[in-house]
Amino acid sequence: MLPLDVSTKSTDLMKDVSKYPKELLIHLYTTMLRIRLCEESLVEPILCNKIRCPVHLYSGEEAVAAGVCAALEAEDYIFGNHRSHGHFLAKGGSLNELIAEIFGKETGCSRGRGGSMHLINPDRGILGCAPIVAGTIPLAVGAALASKIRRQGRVSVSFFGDGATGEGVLYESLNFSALRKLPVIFVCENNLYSTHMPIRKCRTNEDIYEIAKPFDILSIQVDGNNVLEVFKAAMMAVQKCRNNEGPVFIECKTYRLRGHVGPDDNIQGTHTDIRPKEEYELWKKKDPIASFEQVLLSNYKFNRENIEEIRSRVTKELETAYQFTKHSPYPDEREMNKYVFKE
Ligand SMILES: Cc1ncc(C[n+]2csc(CCOP(=O)(O)OP(=O)(O)O)c2C)c(N)n1
Ligand SMILES: [Mg+2]
Repeated sequence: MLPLDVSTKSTDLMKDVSKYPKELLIHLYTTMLRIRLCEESLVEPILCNKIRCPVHLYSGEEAVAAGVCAALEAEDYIFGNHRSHGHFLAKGGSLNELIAEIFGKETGCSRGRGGSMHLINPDRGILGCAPIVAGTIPLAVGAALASKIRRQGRVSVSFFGDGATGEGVLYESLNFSALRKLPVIFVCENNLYSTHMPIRKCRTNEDIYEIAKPFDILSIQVDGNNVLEVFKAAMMAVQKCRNNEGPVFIECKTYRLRGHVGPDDNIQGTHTDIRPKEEYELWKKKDPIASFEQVLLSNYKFNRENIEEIRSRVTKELETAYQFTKHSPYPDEREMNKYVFKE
């Protein structure tokens, strides 16, 4: 569950990317699978109304969170958005606390008061997620500024979707962080849609990474379904930030395999899932977990048993998380306002 051990993150990885340590490969695969199985386990309870908060599933986008967070140290910071179960788990957040939070239990990471879209665990460097589109981007910049002033060497990562490119605060954040050379990595998860708005209908240039160029920010576009490619880019970005050469912008092209909110947009009777079937099928073939499995089997001497072993370990973790949640109490209703800010 912990982010990768520091010792395996040698910068030598940057020089010869064909030599990924086995421990790293297992870590990446396990992290992606943990996210996927977690997300898919939520489908049935969502449909049965056992979960009362809106849930934005991350299935299909796992390589982004896994690849980026594997390049970070435990004390580095991340900030997420409305679709952040994957970010939370990849940065070392507890599966027990995530499931408990989604089910509104006192033992959840936000004491059951936040739900799926308000995940936090400062001890793991997860400084917050919020559903206001682009809302946490300036917070990530602020954390990077604090790290720089205090000379802590901590890197701050902002995860946001393609929809955030329509918000002015992103451009203010790019400008300020470039001006102050802040150790912040902007990770745009471009899944081609902002709710039901295709990117081609709201941008003249679909290559989002180019928005960072006028600010003199190093920016790259990667295949967000290829976990090794994401990891490689994140390692480069982290190194730049630690060398005082930040910020860096990474656009990860990816696709969600579930509805915008909930398992399938059409299930709610809204018929808002306007994505063409052929497009969906094409991306399904590029499933980041199935693809990485093939890479492990073909190029890295993994066998089916290794894969099954990991799957059964993660399945048990998930069963434990559901038991933990089941036996956890709901918050005491007398404490409803206990953590609410009052002047
Ligand atoms: C400022 C603001 N405007 C609108 C919304 C409603 N809203 C919630 S999610 C979303 C789309 C976000 O799309 P994107 O950033 O691409 O993330 P994705 O859902 O694709 O992961 C919108 C418009 C919001 N939460 N905040
Ligand atoms: Mg999007």
